[in-house]
Amino acid sequence: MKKALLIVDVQNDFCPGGALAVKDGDKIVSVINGIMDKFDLIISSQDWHPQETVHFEKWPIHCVAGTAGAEFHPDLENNKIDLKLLKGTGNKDDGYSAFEATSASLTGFLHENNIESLYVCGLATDYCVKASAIDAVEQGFHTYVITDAIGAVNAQPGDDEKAIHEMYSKGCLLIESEEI
Ligand code: VGL
Ligand code: ZN
Repeated sequence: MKKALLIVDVQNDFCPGGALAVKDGDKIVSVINGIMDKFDLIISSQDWHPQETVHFEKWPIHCVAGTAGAEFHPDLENNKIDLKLLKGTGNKDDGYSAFEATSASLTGFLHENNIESLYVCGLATDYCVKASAIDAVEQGFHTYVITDAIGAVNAQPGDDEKAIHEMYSKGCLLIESEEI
């Protein structure tokens, strides 16, 4: 069974020092680098917002297209990524899910490459990882969430646990990087 890795939003603004930092968000980078060779294909998403968007009524300004905050964490081995998706590019939508990417169709790419299983990692557990993983289940993929390669915004304490429970209850399987 062919499998792909989806790396969600491992961008400077979601890492310590960034505009919407996830606690220890940078700690997952080495875990992700260490599993890349186990997959047939690697796909990334990047939050890629215009300067003005309704999204910034809910969130501090982050990941504005073309800025340093929107770049990948510098240690991520992004040369190994086969497809780089941009999302949240409109000024009227949040674009939380990688399946809402505007630059290419993730579903189309996975089908063209006969991918049946999608492994999801990245930032943030309680928003874009969750939305992407649940969409993957709904699109018919065997979907795994790599629990030691994700990190949460945790606007409310416990949001990470709630998100993991929600993903599991919608059909996502939970796996640790060592088990892949
Ligand atoms: C995200 C909040 C706002 C994410 C993006 O990548 O999870 N969270 N924009
Ligand atoms: Zn965003």
